[in-house]
Amino acid sequence: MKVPLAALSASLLLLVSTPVAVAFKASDFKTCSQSGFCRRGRDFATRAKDNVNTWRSPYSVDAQSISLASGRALLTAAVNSALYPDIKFSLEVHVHEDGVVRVRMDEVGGLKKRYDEAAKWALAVEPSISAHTQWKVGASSARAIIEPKTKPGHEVVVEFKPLRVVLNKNGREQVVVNGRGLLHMEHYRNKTVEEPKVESPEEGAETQAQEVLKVNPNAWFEGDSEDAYWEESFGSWSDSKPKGPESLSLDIDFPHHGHVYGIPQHATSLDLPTTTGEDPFFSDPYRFYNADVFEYLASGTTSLYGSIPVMHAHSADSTVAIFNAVGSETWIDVAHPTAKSTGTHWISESGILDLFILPGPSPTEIFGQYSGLTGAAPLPAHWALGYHQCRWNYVSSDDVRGVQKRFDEEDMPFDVLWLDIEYSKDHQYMIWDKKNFPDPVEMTKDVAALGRKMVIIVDPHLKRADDYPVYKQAQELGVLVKQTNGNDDYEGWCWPGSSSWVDFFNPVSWDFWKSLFKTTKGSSWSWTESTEDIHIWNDMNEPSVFNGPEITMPKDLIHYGGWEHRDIHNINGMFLPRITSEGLIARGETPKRPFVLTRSFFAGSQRYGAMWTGDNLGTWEHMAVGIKMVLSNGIAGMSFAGSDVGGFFGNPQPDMLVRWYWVGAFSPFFRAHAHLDSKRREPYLLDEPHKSTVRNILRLRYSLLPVWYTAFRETSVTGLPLLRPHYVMFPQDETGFTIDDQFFVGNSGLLVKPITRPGVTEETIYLPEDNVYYDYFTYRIYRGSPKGRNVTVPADLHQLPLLVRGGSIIPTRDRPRRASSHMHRDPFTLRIALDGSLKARGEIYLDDGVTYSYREGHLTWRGLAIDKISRGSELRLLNTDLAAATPYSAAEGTAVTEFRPENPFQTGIASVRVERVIVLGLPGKPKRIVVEGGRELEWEYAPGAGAARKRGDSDGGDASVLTIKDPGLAVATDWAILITM
Ligand code: NBV
Repeated sequence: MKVPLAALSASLLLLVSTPVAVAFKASDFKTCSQSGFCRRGRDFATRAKDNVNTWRSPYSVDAQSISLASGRALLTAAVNSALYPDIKFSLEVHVHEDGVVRVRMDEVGGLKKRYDEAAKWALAVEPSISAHTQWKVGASSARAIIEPKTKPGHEVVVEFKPLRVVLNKNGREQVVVNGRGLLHMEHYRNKTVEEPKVESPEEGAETQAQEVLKVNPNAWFEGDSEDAYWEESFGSWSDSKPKGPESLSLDIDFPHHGHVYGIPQHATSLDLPTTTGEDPFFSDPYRFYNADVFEYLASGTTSLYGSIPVMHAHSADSTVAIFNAVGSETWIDVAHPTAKSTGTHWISESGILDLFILPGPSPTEIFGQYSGLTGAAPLPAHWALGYHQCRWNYVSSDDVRGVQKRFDEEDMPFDVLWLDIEYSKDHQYMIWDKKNFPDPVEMTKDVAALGRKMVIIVDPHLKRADDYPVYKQAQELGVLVKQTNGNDDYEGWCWPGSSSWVDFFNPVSWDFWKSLFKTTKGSSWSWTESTEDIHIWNDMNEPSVFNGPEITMPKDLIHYGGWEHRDIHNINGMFLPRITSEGLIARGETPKRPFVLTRSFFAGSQRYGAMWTGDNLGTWEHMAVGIKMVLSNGIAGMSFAGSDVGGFFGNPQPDMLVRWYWVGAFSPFFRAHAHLDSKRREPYLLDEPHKSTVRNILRLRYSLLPVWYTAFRETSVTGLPLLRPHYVMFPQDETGFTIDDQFFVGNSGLLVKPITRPGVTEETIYLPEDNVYYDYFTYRIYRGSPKGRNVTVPADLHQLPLLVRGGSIIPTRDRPRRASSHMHRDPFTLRIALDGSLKARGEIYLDDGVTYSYREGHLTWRGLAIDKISRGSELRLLNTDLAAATPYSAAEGTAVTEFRPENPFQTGIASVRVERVIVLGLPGKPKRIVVEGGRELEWEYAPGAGAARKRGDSDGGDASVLTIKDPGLAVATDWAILITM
C-alpha cells in the first residue's frame, strides 16, 4: 500500500533516511469546497449567476471624494458599500508611464490592517506615474486616455455606481473589473457570540437570500450563513483564523478575448481550460497555494510549487494581461461565456486588491510591460545553459569523480554535477557528511579542473540542533518563523526531523543568510568547506513541512511584522533563492553571476534564478505537460525553466529517456534528475544505439549554445520568453492559439516539436505562415501557407522535428567539447536559411559568461544579415556591430548610455573566426564569392534535389546548399561577403 508522506508520523520520519514509496493523494490537499473562503466566493458567484438580472454590486465610488495627484494621473476616491454603510474603502487608480493601470483598493480604518506588500516583493522598481495622462472626472465616471502616443485609442474608465474599472480600446471593452459584481472585500469584524443554530430550511422553503431577493431585487448577499468565518479545520488540522473573514473576491472579464494563458504553475495546457464545464479534473478553480504536491497529476487545476498571478487574454485583435499582486491562497475560475470571450473570478483569502492591468496591445508589449514591473530574468552564467547531471544522490566524492570520468570516457558533454540532500550530515545543509564526502573542497576542485561546476542543495528547513551553526545563528538572531503566539519559534518536521525555518520577511535575516555563503572565515560561521565553483539548489521552499496542513506551514504562524503565514504564503518561497543568490554574488572578490534553482516561486522570482517543475513522473504524460508548463512559466516571466529529464519518479524505458533528452535539449534549463529509489540512468549507461543518440543530443545542445545565450540576452532586456508559443510569434493566427506542443526558440527562427509519445516515426508540425522552413538536419524544405499548414516530418527516435524558419541565420559552435567552458574560443558556423526573397537575419551575443563586466560594455553583439543588392544579381552577407549601433541596455535597468571604447572581452576574442557559412535555398549556383574589398573564397554548391518547389507543395524537396569554407573572418569585426549569382 502506498502511504502519503503527511501521514507518516514525525518519529517515523526521523528514522527513515529513504522515503517510503508514496503517491499523489488528492485528500492531502483542499478542494475549493473544503476551503471556507473559496466556498464562500464560489457560492457568491453562483448566486450572482442565478440572479443575473437583479444582482448589483454594492460598491460605489463617492464622486465627491475624488482627488487627483501626480499631475492628475493618480486618482484616489472613497468607496462605499451599500450593504455595510459604516465600512469604508479606498480606491487608487494609477496610470503608469507605459500605459499600465494599477488599481488598489483597501479597507480604511478597519479593525485590522490587510496585507499590502505583495507587490512590494514582486516589483523590481516602483513604476513611474505617467506624465501625459490626466483623469477627467464626470458625474458618473472618470476617464483617462492612456499614453495616446504609444497606445492609440486606449482609455481607462472608472464607473462610479456600481464601481467598475474598464480598459477600453477604440471604444471596445478589453478588461472589465467587477462587471459581474463579484467584487467583495470581506471587512474585518468582531466575532459575535454564536447564535443558536437555525434549523436548515425544509425542502422547498426559501433561503434567507431568496427571501431578501424577493423584497429587494437589487440586493446583494454575502451569504446565508457565517460559513467558516472563524476557526476552520481540514483533516486533523485546525486553523485558528484569529482575524476572521477577510477574503477578496473579484471578477475580471475579457469580453473580446477567447483565450487565456498563464497563471503558472498548473499541470495543464497553455490555453487554459475552463473550470466551469463538465471535465471532472477541471471542476475546481485553478488554485494558487504553493505546495509540495507529491507525484502530482499530469493534468488538473491543483496547486503546485509556485504561483505567478499573471494572466494573458488573447484574440486576433489584441493581447491584454493582468497581474493580480496577491500573496495569499487564491482560486481562479475560468469560463468562456462565448467562444470569443472569457470571464475569470479570483478568490483570495486575504490582502488588499492590487491589480495591474497591462494594455498590450501585442504580446511583445505585454512582456515589456510585465518586465517593466517585475524585472526580466537576468543573463545567467553561460555554463548554466549547458547540461546538468543530477540524481538523488551521488553518494560520495568517489561517486562524483566516477560519474565525471564516465562522461568523459564516453565523450558526452556536461557542465554541472549536482548533489542532493544526502551529502549533508543529518540533513544539516552546508555541513558535509564526512564519511562519504571526506574531501569536499578537493572533490569540487577536481570537477572544476575540467571546466565544470557543482550545484549543491540547501533546503530551508533547519535542523533544531544546537551544534548546527546555521540554525543556532538564526535562532540567536531571532529570525525564525514564530508560532501562533508570535514569540516562540515554530517547530515542524522535515528531512532532519525537528526543524525550524528562517523568516525571510525579517530583513535582519538577509545579511545573516548571505554571509553563510562566504568561502572564507569571518566573524560568524560561513561555508568555508565550499568554493566559488559551488552554486545552489533551493528545494522544499513552499515550504514543505511533513507534519503541517497540506504538507506546509499552518496558516496562523506569525512572520515579521505580525503578519500571518496565510497573508504571505505564496510569496514566502521566493525569498530563499533571492537571498541565496545575493549571497553567491557577494561571496567572492569579483561578483560572479550566481546560479540558484528554486522549486517555489512567485511573480518576480525570475530575477533570482531558474525553476523546475518539481517531482514529475517518468511517464509520457508528464513529459508532454512539462513542455506546456515551461511555456506557461515563460510567458509569466520565469523563462529559465525546465523539467526533470527522465522524470523524477520511476525508471523510464530507454526510448522514453531518449525522447526526454530531446525535450531537455530544447528547454532553457536542461537537467536530468532521478529519485533515490530509481535505477541509475546517466546517459552513458544506455545501450546502443540510444547512447549515441543521446550523445548527439547533448552535442546538439552545446553546438546551439550561441543561440540560447543570444536568446537569453534578449529575454534579459525585453522580458520576452525564451521559448515562444505560437500566439506570441503569430498573434493573429487563430490556429496557433491552442498550440502548445511546438514552439520557437527566442527569435532565432528555430521551430521545435519534441515527440512525447511512444512508437512515433513521423510527426506533423504546424507551419503558421507563407514561408519556407528547412529541416535543421537534412535541409529538406517544407512550405507553409498564408492560412497555416501541417506538414509531416521524420521523427524516429534519433530524429527531432526541428525546423529553421526561412529568413533566419543560426550561429553554432560545432566542435564537440567536454564542457561549455572549453568552447569560448571555438569558431562559428553560420547556417543561413533564406526566405522567399533571399533574405535572412540573425544575431550573436557573447561576453565572458561569468562576471557582470557585460554591464560595462565588455561584450560582443553582432548582427548578421543577408540581402540582395545590385538589383538581385548579388547577395551580401553583412556582419555588423549591434552593440555600437544600439547603446547596450543591460538587464535590471542598468543602462549603459555610452558604449565604451575599451572592450577587453572583444579584444580577447579577436582570433575567434567564422569557420563555415552554409547558405540554404539559393535559386542557383553562384558565379563568384568574395570578401567585400578582398579575397576570393572557396566554396561548393549542391543544387536542391527533388525540387518540386512550386507553391502549394508542402514538401519542397531538399534545399540547395552552398558551403563557404573557412572564410577566415573574425566574428567580432565588421565584414561583408558578396555572392555573385
Ligand atoms: O531532496 C530530495 C528531493 C529532490 O531530489 C527532488 O528534486 C525535490 O523535488 N526532494 C524533492 C525531496 C523529497 C522528494 C520525495
